[in-house]
Amino acid sequence: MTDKRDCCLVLLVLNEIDGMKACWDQLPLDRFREVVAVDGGSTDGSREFLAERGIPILDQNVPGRGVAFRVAADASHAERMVFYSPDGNEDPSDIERLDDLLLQGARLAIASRFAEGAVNEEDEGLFRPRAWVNRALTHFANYAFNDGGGFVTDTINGFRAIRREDLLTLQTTVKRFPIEYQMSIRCMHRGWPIAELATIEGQREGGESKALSWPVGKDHVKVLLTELPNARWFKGHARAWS
Ligand SMILES: Nc1nc2c(ncn2[C@@H]2O[C@H](COP(=O)(O)OP(=O)(O)OP(=O)(O)O)[C@@H](O)[C@H]2O)c(=O)[nH]1
Ligand SMILES: [Mg+2]
Repeated sequence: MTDKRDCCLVLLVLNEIDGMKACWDQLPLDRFREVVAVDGGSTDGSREFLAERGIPILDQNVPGRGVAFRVAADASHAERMVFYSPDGNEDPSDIERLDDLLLQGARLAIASRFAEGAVNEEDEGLFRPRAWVNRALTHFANYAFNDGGGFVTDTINGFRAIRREDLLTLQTTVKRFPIEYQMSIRCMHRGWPIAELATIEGQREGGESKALSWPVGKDHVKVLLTELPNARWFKGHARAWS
């Protein structure tokens, strides 16, 4: 295949200069019709790094990954979008594979850290608090919203692809990290096919985590509770959104 993909590769960046330096040469930039970065206000040279390489930078007036997803969707002209965080966690060789899953009919494609054959960053430790919380939240989401689709093993990972129109249709509202959880829940509720690939999660390359466990965990629970009126048990009854 020589044609470029009708897809926008979105780089989500907030002070990720080390991660970008490490992964840059492995990104399949020339395979995508559009490549953009959404910057949450970097001050570590990330903006200069992107500008030197001719990558358009989209700014956000309000901080947060959820806002960044919507900024990208509003600005893109491509049919599909792959969201990539260049911080060392995500394997660049999965980028095109995620878009392939959309081309094969998925309405949401997720790089799963918990599917058979996958590795998540905590797998080497005995104590795995993040993985346990992730798995618990994923089980709740499947239990409450997945009405007959296959079990989704990772409702939270941000490394994912979706059609631009579909993302807009979901009318997401989350400003910060649980954007992916809300997307997954809303796709499940609609009965949209969700496909996953098993990914190998790497360790963060320098910089600092923006995902502080306790506040981010709390925000996920909040999303779960606010989406609950749309649980599958209430189908056919009142719904909060169509
Ligand atoms: N544009 C934008 N990007 C953000 C924002 N917050 C975080 N990011 C990016 O989103 C990605 C994921 O954030 P991380 O802090 O790595 O979260 P995490 O992967 O759960 O945590 P780690 O295990 O520390 O990597 C990184 O590439 C961040 O730079 C934001 O407000 N705006
Ligand atoms: Mg990360």
